[in-house]
Amino acid sequence: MKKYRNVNEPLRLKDCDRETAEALERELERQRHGLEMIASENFVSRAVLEALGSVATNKYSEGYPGNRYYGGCTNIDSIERLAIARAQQLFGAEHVNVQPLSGAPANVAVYSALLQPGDTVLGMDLSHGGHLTHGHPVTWMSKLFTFARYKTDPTTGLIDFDQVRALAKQHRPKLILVGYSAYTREIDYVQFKQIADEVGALTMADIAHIAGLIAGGVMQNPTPLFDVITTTTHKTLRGPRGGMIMCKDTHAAAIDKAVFPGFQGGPHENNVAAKAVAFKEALAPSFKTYAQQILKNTKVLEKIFSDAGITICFNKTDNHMLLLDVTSIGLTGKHTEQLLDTVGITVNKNVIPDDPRKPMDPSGIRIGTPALTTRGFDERDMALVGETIVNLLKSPNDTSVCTRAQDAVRALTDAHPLYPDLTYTT
Ligand code: DSN
Repeated sequence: MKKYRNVNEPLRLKDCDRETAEALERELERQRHGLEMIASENFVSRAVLEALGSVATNKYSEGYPGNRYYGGCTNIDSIERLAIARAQQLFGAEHVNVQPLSGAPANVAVYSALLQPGDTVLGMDLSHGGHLTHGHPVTWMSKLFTFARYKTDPTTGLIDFDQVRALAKQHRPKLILVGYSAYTREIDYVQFKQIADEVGALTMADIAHIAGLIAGGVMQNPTPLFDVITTTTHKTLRGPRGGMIMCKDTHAAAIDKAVFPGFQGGPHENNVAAKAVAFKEALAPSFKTYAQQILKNTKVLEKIFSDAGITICFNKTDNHMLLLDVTSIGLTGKHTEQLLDTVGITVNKNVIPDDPRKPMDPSGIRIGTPALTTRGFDERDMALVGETIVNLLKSPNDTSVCTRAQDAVRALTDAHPLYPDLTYTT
């Protein structure tokens, strides 16, 4: 009698774990038939999915290419070198570490590489678009380092550089941090670098949200100017869920040591393989078209929402997302998120600058176009999406509007099939 299954048996997921297969199939259907408008989400290619599910998941490879703590890493070295070289080409980076498991670990690794406990970091206030890992009091990092926070100017919607300079002079930060999760405007990296030089601070840009827009050439690239860049690889960059650090050669040894052995053990090399694939896709000319289309699509939504009297935070958008103050039309962020969910439109509630409301029911929603753009939505499709959203938000209790919205979502998603030949259950 056999004691265990042979790995070579022709067993598929559907045959060995029906419950997981069915849950995955339901998630596939949700993604296929919904409008995914969470600004940080996207749909990877089948090639990226294939690399993620590859045999590279079986391999331990602590260390770095050519210098591992395990045998049998020759092929893994090739994969990791490919990912590194492609990222260097995409962003013009001197040094790249593709091992961070995601954005938060990447940021923590950078802090530990560049800072000593007690040092000060100057970053954006969370409600103005900053990120939890940029020093929010709920994080462990906030116990180790002191975080000072700058904000945007309520009139222009732009970063208040007078305040940034004044805070930099007051706090003498070791690190000035740029890069945001809900800020919708282009970033003036040159001004940040000037201020950093004036106070002797290092510069770090967390480009997680806009990495694909930078790679696609439609937003400015801070990599040549800044000391360190962190990013996730799964948002606009459209790779697997993961992180990456790029830096000047002078910081390379400290950054690599902080990632491994500082914080992580064995890298997830199936994920690194998928990053290599995604970076190859991002180097192709069609990726520029995708990045340009994201901006066009977001502009269509901006006009429709603005015409409908919804307040656009930061005045306008220069990237892939909009932050809307829905209290301007008598709603809250939580109610709006739930309302849109009922018709298959997925967004997230979000605080707005200096939000008087609580994070679990804030004043805003954040809405983005990368995932729909990947599905092939153009300006005409996006106009239908925008009108559907506005009609629903203007008549939240009208069941006929709700039914029309559901029909519109179905028609739009049917017109842009997602993973048509993928299945987990048949
Ligand atoms: N959770 C990501 C986002 O949605 O913006 C940031 O880490």
